[in-house]
Amino acid sequence: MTIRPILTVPNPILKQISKPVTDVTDATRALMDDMLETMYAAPGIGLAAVQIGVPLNIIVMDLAREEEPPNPQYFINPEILRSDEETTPYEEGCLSVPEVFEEVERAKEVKLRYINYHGEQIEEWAEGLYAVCIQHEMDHLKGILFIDYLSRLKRTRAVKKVQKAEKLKGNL
Ligand code: K1U
Ligand code: ZN
Repeated sequence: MTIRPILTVPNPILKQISKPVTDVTDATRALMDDMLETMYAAPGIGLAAVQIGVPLNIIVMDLAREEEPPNPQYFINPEILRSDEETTPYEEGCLSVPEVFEEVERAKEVKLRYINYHGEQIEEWAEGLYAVCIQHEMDHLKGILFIDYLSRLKRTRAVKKVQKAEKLKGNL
């Protein structure tokens, strides 16, 4: 398993539309293993493949608390089948927009369909942080970042803050 670099704004790859996975192969599982290791190292609670430069419809997530055993989740070709009309705010972060946290309003519950690590199709409802995180990650698959929901002023400030930090780290 390999920790891969996470792309940050304004990298144009993050705006790409990810493509469906046609076959769940050993290569798909190896990519998901790398994604999980990258997410744990960051650290984060979710990661979309496009964030490591691979525009495929794949997400990994682990919402276990520190005192709980790890609970890795893998989502291949996820779809939202139903969305609660009720919305709820949550202060979100993103590994592609480090050190920026802003409130975003999203559906409180969503019904999902996806393929898991073993190639099985799953349908289930997500609520709470699970609902927030899966909607955030599925936005990545459409080239949408949580800062796209903010005012232009806040978005510009967020991108400039990340660029400045990357420059200081010598990454730009
Ligand atoms: O970049 C990403 O998409 C991952 C992102 C997921 C997310 C967080 C909060 C709301 C919606 C989506 C993160 O993981 S940001 C880091 C973070 O939330 C966190 C990091 C360490 C411990 C606990 C949380
Ligand atoms: Zn994100």
